[in-house]
Amino acid sequence: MATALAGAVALTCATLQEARPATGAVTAAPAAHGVEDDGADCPVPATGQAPSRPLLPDPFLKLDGTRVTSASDWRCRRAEIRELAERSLYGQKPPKPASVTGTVSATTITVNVSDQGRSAGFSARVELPGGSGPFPAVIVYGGLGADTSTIKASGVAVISYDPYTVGKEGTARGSKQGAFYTVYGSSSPTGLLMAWSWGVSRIIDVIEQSGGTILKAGATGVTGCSRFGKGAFVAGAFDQRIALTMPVESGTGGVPAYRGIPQESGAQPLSSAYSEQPWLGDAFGPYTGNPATLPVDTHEIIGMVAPRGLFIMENPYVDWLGARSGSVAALGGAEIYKALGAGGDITYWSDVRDGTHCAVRPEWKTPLQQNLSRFLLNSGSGSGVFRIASGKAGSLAQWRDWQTPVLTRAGGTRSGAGTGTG
Ligand code: MCU
Repeated sequence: MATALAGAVALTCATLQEARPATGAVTAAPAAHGVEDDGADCPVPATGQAPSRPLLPDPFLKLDGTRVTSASDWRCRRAEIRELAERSLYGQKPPKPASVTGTVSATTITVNVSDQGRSAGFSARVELPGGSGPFPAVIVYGGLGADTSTIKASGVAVISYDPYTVGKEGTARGSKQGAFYTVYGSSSPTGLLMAWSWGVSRIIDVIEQSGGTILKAGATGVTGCSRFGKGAFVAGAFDQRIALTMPVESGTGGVPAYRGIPQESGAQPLSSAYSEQPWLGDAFGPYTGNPATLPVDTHEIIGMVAPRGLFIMENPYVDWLGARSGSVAALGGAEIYKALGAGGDITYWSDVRDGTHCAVRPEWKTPLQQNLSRFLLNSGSGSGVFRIASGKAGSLAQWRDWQTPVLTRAGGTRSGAGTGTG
């Protein structure tokens, strides 16, 4: 299976043609559209090596040892998860650069950044749907596996983003290349997934600054398949301006729980994902043999996306893609959505008929339309279903020893921990 997948990758991938608000950042995002990351004021203490924990860490347990009790507590707990994820998984996402400029036209977005005396730029192709704008948009990584005709037919623009212009594959960890590494240094320990997510954030900066005549600010989604599914997942977690995150068949380094992978037969080993390309940050190296000591796992990265729209698509036929560990992460992450009163805003779907990696699948068309409607077009109630292929259904009960709290909410109401997904 691994060999077949590697062949497919050579064919498809080779033909590809926030971080905290910075002090003194040029343009603040309009309040209505949210900010790239709203936890700048949350204190996150330095931590030592986390104790070994074979089960998924309790996402509601704060670093001070107390548990999250109110929905408003989640903001600073999310900031802790973000820091821990940067330190152990992906590497740091720098704050918005001192200068981000660019243009949006009906065919192209250009982005130019400069920070601390270094500059770089890249561009992305735009395809508008029929009708009159301004339009919401989905940023499609690498042109792989996304149902762009359904996206456009729904009245949503497609922005084709070539992540390799921002973080190139095929380099050694000490000599990384692409726009991100031009600005932050070729020996930056930040991995490609985070570099790519920084590029997405800069595209969103330019959309926000463009005046909203062609593309709407505050209505951006992101998707990608395989290595680009890993990338789309990280982008959605680390920029709260992204309204809809749709990782497809992301495999190890994407949605699947790191703790699950070594126990899932045929799934891409952590060491393989770490060494195949510098996708993960350099800091992940020591964890490849021992994910139980990771201070976070991917159910908490899902929690960083919550309560925003998330549609996870997985392939149960290719063992390499770790779909069982994907279901475990999704079920664990759905507990965070439930606690926040947004249980219907996460969709998980691996129950598909065709095993071709990154195929455009008929089963995903309706939930895609529903997610686009709810999160980018502001109509309809979304999908919110879990359709887990029976052959790759993990059991959350076997992976956790914590319970989902009932959180108090502003105004004194309580929510969460009900029945529903999972
Ligand atoms: C699932 O994503 C990767 C996988 O991690 C790699 O081992 C394989 O080589 O390529 C997949 C991919 O990106 O396919 C396009």
